[in-house]
Amino acid sequence: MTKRKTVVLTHGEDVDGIISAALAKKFFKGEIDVRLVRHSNQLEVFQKLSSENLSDDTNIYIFDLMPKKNLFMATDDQISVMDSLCFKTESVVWIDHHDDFLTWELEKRGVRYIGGEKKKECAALLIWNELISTEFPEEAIEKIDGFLLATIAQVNDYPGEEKMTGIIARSGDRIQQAISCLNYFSREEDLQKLINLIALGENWMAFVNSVLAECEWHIMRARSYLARNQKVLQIGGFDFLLATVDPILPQKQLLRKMRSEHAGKVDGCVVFFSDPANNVLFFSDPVRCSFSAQKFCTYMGGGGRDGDGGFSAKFLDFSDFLSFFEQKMTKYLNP
Ligand SMILES: [Mn+2]
Repeated sequence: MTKRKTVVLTHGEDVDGIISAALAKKFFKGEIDVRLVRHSNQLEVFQKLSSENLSDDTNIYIFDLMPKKNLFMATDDQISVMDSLCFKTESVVWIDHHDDFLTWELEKRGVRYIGGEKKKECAALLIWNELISTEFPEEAIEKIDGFLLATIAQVNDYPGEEKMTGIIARSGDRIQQAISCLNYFSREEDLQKLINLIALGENWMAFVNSVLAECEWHIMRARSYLARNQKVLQIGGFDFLLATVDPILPQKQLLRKMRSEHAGKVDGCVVFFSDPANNVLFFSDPVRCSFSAQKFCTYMGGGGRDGDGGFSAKFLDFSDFLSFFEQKMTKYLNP
């Protein structure tokens, strides 16, 4: 008989996803197999798992991932990926805090869903509060450092929600920069190593620092590139700040920073993250609230929420991006 196994699918691009996996390794019993998911490959990772030979007592946990529609779509000759996964094993738990409009699709298939947007708790904190401290209360006391880890993830995901000293936020930022570097250079083994070190409670910040030291030149170059490649474009009475960014710089944090620096001065920030990300993130201005970036991104084939959005695109350089945006926006404003 094979040993009871746990497979964790987690968001491999940010602090919450990595810490969630580390908490699973720290507290769950038996062998833990961690699969890292990027924004771009959610369906592929799920498909691969559902095509494997899983014993019916395999536990599957999904952390910090927003369920995408295509997981539930059947084709002519195949049932949907979620159907095939739930057919193979009875124990699927999904813990997330993004949009929860597809949770009925999960519940219909017997998946246990924990979370939701309104709670404003990141995945790691949900794992701590609703799995670890209820199901393993003794271990939770013994390994109370797990709560600090969950708090680092929480402050990283909801910087405005916590009245925390800057140290927690800054340590999260440093972990995030290391995670972005490892993803940028496709260093999957080192991401797994980071998860293991955090789970073991070993000196993982030393590993984070060594990654940052190795990548320092690339980070500096990306920052100077950003400083040289930003411009305010005036189109149809709106001011848009456009920039091109090398995605070795953490995307969420960078946009938060740009938005707060330019708040009230423009109608939105539009950032193109170049290879290998190739996506555009567009945030509406929180002070002027004059332009819905979300609607424009939907028009561009992408999507968004709360007025902000994004879409996939690829450009040769900054001027290519500028002329593309100017043309599309002009057309959008004058249909
Ligand atoms: Mn998260």
